[in-house]
Amino acid sequence: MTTGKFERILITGALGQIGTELTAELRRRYGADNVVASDVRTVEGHPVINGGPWTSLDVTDAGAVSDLIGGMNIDAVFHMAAILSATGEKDPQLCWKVNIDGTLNVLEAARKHDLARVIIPSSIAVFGPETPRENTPQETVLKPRTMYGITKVSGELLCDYYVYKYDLDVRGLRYPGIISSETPPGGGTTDYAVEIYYEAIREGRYTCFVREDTMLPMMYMPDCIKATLDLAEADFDSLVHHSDFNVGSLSVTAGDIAESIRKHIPGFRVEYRPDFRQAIADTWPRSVDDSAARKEWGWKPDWDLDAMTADMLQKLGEKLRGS
Ligand code: NAD
Ligand code: AKB
Repeated sequence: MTTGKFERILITGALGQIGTELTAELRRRYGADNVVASDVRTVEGHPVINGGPWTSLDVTDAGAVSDLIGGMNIDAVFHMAAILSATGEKDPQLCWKVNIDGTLNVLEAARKHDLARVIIPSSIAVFGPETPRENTPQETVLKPRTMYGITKVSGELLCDYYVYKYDLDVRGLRYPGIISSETPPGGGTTDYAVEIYYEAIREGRYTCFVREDTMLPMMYMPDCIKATLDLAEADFDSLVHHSDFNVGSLSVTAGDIAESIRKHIPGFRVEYRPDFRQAIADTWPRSVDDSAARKEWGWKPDWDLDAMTADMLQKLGEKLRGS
């Protein structure tokens, strides 16, 4: 196992919120022809589909995953295909199937074809109500109450199993809620932190599905891409942990985000009408201790709330005015 430069990369779930921007950055770094993007769905004219090799792939199909990885001489996989927390609570069986079977299929194919590296994200959803919510430790109680969280804890354990039993180089981070302007989020509890920016620009008001004082760890997409690639390219020998790094950046309430937006759009109004996602948010950390990530691979975020808000409003403004 060595420090990573990869020859041919596969991304699953490449049309998702993170996959879209990760594919673009990987193609920039490694060359478009060396980065194969895939997803179970297609979107006509999508830049991921038009910008390099593309294939349709359902990660629950073990044979298809193995054939693609073997047939295209893939040596690294970024496995982004998943069902997120809110969608997962509406269809827990689908969440289990995609997140568990999909992860196992990717790990098995990686073992069989002797891949150099596999990156599989986890989430702050691994934590539950018994976990300390302030500065949540790296090593702590993992008893989530959502199906999504259960699949993420199981996924971390599966990844570590493949590291120890098969000597496969598998890595992952517990992403906080990711905020971005390029691709809308795909059915999570933290989606309000993105929707609020869209609605501030479109309508000047937003109905938020969590309380004003709901504080969760969040991260701006450029920091998410940086964290993912810094971990992916880190020297294996410096890692004590593998698939479960806490990564912190912003710890903000819904009200803090609204206040930050009001510095640019003074009349912006928010109404708070919590729905079933409030109960999920209430079991997740308010902030995380990411000292292991800082020590083992040098993690350090670049973006604070106000800098992110200014950038989000500018990028989204251009995009929404353009459309
Ligand atoms: P997303 O929902 O935006 O995208 C997931 C993609 O997976 C979608 O494009 C979807 O079509 C695809 N997909 C679903 N079922 C599939 C299947 N059977 N086969 C192949 N593709 C399938 O998710 P995201 O936000 O980009 O998340 C990427 C990873 O990061 C996931 O593992 C997620 O759990 C994790 N994560 C995301 C966040 C966040 O805030 N975005 C936070 C924590 C963890
Ligand atoms: C979700 O809300 O489900 C995701 C996550 C934090 O894993 N954004």
